[in-house]
This record gives sequence, C-alpha cells and structure tokens, in this order.
Amino acid sequence: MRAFVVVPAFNEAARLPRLLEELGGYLPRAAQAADFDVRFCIVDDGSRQEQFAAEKRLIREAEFGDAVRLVRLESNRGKGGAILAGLEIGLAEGFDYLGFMDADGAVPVRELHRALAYLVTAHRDAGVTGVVGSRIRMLGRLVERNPLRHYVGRAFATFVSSWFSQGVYDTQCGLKIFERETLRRHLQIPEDKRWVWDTQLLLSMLHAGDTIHELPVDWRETGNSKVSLVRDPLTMIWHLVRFRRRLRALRASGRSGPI
Ligand SMILES: Nc1nc2c(ncn2[C@@H]2O[C@H](COP(=O)(O)OP(=O)(O)O)[C@@H](O)[C@H]2O)c(=O)[nH]1
Ligand SMILES: [Mg+2]
Repeated sequence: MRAFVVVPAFNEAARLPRLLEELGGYLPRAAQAADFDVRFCIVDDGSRQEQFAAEKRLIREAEFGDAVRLVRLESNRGKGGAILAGLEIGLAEGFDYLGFMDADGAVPVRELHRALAYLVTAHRDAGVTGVVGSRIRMLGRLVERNPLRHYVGRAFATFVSSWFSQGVYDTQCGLKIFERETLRRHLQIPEDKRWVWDTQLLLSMLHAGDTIHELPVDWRETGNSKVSLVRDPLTMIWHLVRFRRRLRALRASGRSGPI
C-alpha cells in the first residue's frame, strides 16, 4: 500500500517544526510496518523567499530522504490550489491512497496513520473510498480549539451539511484521504482554489454517491490561523452557494455520477 500525503504550506517556517518533529518519530516506525509506505509532499505555495529558504533548511536538516519532499510553487495559488498541485504529482506517480493534512500539525501524524489504516481496510471490506477527519469533542478524543473558531466553524459546517442535504458533520477538517480512482474522477471539479476547495471535493464525491466515512480525530490548534473569521466565511459560503447551483442543475438535467 503506497500513500501520498500533501502538506500545503504558505509561510509556514514557524509552524512547520512541530510536524517535522512528529514525522521524525513516525517515519522510521512506518517504514517497519509492512503494509504502509507513506510519502509526504510539502507544497510551498509561493511563500516569501526567506520563509521558503527556512522551510527548505528545516526539511533538509531533518534528513527524511525520499519520504518527505518539498515542492515550490512560484506564485500563491491558495490552499486548495497547492493541494491540487501536490495531488497531481502523487496521482501521476501511481500512489494508491492520496490525501492532505495541514502544515501546522493541528492533526497529529498518528491520526493520519489511523485514518489510512481505517481507509485501507474499509475500502477493501466495504467499498469506502475516502476518510475525512472530524473534530468532535468526545470521550477518548482530544480536541483543543479556540472557542470562537469552533462556533463559527460549527455554524458553517451545519449550514453546509443541511444546505447540501448531506450527513457530514465536519466539512473543514484539515485531514482528508481518498482512494486514487475516486480522487482522480473528482479532482478537477472544485472551482474555488482557496478555503472551500476540499469541501467542494467532498461534496462532489458525496453527490456522486461515493461512500466517504468521517473519523473523529485529535486536533490541537496552534493559533495564528490564516483563515479570517470576519472576511472568509462569507466568501466561502458564496463559493458553496454557486457550487450548489451547479450540482442542482446537473441533477435536473438527469446526469448522474461525478458532475
Ligand atoms: N497553499 C496555501 N496554503 C495555505 C494558505 N494559507 C494557509 N495555508 C495552509 O492551509 C493550512 C491550514 O491553515 P491555517 O492557517 O492553520 O488555517 P486553519 O487551521 O484552517 O484555521 C496550513 O497548512 C497552511 O499552510 C495559502 O494561501 N496557500
Ligand atoms: Mg490550522
């Protein structure tokens, strides 16, 4: 089983060390687990030159070899655009499972491992084609979030799931992984290249009838989020309202499957 995980990074020199430290502990163990070969692709999304240089130095010093690569985009495309660029590389290289996680280490690497293990089994046994993280505060899970972000995020996800008539709880979690053929079919569908790219990807799959599972994951917010609670939610909703119109038009025209 070969997995490819994209990590979008925009001026992340300060927040990247936590993830790299975790990878330092994880990768040697992952290499020993026979059924996992996980590669990471950090996509620098046109960060400032000194930020990119610092990210590069940090990654080189960690000596991960082939397990972690750094790709540089010359200009900023947005979180979704950077993930898309990374996923296209992984698909071209023939990886079986592909996904993404945030550079700030909000989702611990052990949760990625758990999600991958879950997907491999659920795909084989039950035709599940994707697993997305879900930030649910519950016994057995650790979810640390800024209360305001939590409430705005909950309002947003609740709106999206009822507006699109889908039973998804958390549309915005930074951890999502998919089986390659499903991903390939839907990869070009999202229109937004920034914050709702992954939500549109997920909604496109659900609309087409793919079986995606949510997995409650640990989440530890570090602060310094680049998502503005004032500016971004309205733009995000606007992108989704337009996207929903497109889905409805396709349903009305009687087409099934991916839009
Ligand atoms: N490619 C790209 N990634 C971004 C951009 N802004 C943020 N990110 C990445 O998106 C991820 C989540 O960003 P973060 O600021 O932690 O937002 P939050 O956790 O969703 O509140 C991180 O990996 C960031 O580096 C951007 O403009 N371009
Ligand atoms: Mg974050």
